[in-house]
Amino acid sequence: MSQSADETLTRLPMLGPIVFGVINTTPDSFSDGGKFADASNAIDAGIRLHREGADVIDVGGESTRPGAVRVSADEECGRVLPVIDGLVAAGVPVSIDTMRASTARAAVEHGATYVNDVSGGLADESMFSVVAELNVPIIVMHWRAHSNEMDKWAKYDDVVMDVVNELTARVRDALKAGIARENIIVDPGLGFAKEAEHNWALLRGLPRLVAMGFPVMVGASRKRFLGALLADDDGNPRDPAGRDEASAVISALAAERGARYLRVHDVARTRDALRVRQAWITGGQA
Ligand code: PMM
Repeated sequence: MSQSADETLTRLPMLGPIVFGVINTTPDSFSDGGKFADASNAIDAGIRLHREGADVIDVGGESTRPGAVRVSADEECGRVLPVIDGLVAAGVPVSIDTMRASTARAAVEHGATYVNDVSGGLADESMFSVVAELNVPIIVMHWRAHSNEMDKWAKYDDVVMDVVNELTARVRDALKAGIARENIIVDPGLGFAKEAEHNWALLRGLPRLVAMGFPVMVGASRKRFLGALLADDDGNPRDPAGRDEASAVISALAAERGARYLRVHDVARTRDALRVRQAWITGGQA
């Protein structure tokens, strides 16, 4: 059942990062809210993303958009488990995007092979011990507070140094709980308790995160800071669906600077961008 992050890496081309395609089964996610609230739509969309080149489908049942309120564990499981069942039955590798140990356990029992915890083990004190027992890779994301209050925590002395230090503490706890070193992936958590300037500083400082010695995931896809970057002349932010080209450019640049995992909504554009990067490096081999 278990599959380490390193085992996954060795099966993939050396140059390419692993692409996670996002399926949010929530009625209120900021970029695709409501679209996949019906399980069969979500399964079809996940299979489509997999065909377009997603290595793994990241299934989430609780919105983390700024200001979002939490749902119950039962509601979260009711949303994600039928989708995981459908994807696993279709042979699609699945990650569960959850802050709850009980949901992570249920998802892995239903066939998910990654746990993606945006709270890096902070929201549920059982998360690390449960993941240690499940023996699957975990994405430990930088996080400071739940979405309904995270914006007020967006204060840093040196955002790259602070995020590296706080992630180092989370990783230490994960190891202490028994999670194997090779099962840990870290993520700077773009947009989580971060203003646009913090996100850009973290992207620029990616090599310092890579130097922590763990594979790094980057999740910039369709986020607010891209809407702000691409605002019109009146300052109105670009809609989430109009941020996919910018997201794909970030994917290629992040891969170039050492990101081993990318979490994106538009897999086809991401794959195009990664093929351009690969051809650049190899002299024409996509
Ligand atoms: N961002 C979101 C949700 N889950 N997981 C990881 N590891 N990294 C992220 O940056 C991340 C995440 C929020 O975006 P969404 O609402 O589009 O899923």
